[in-house]
Amino acid sequence: MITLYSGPLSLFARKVEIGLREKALPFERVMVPFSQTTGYDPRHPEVLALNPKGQVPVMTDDGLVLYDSTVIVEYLDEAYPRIPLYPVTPAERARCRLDELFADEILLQALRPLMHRTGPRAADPARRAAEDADALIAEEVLAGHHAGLDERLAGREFFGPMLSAADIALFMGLLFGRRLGGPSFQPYRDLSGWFARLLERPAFALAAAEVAEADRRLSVPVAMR
Ligand SMILES: N[C@@H](CCC(=O)N[C@@H](CS)C(=O)NCC(=O)O)C(=O)O
Repeated sequence: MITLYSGPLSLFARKVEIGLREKALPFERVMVPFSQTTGYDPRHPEVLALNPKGQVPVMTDDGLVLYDSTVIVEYLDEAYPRIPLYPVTPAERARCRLDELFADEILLQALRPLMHRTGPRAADPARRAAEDADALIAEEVLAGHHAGLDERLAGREFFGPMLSAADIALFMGLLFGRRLGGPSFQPYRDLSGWFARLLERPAFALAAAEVAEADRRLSVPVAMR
């Protein structure tokens, strides 16, 4: 039996949820509490016990304990290969891992300066001004990433030869960019078409709907552009 410790607004845990659902693997989900003022504190005791980093996602599978979304999705693909999420050839697999890393590390870096928008504003005016300035720079960087990703797609259906972990990670990064009031990727036809196609898949649609529902419940509303 697979158990996943997830968070309502955890980009990384939602990555794993999409992976599990695309692979048609049943799982039990434990949603850890999250608030815009205290984050994940106090930590869920089982997450603290199972993950030395104290973060979600954590997944257990018949006694095996794993953390880190990339490690988890790779494990799922090896343990349950019927519906693969990584391509076959070494070059394609490496490219897929790089795209996943790009989403999780590089795209995320541009999302961080937008994250204050969903929480209560800082009381200090100087701090608020600095946050706004950093967010503007990050939006430029995000727009550049949109252009680069659009070029990479160049008419293709997915980033790799089939739906893969790369698409899942990039989808979550772009979804978070939108919910944080980042630049629209609508002008980029290949990228917006790819995003819309993924949204038609039940696993992706559910993640997006649950993130939107969690935002309505937990977050300060963000102006959309
Ligand atoms: N590299 C990790 C990152 C996990 C992560 O940053 N989790 C966030 C929620 S999305 C968390 O638990 N943050 C609390 C903390 O870092 O203390 C992964 O891919 O799973």
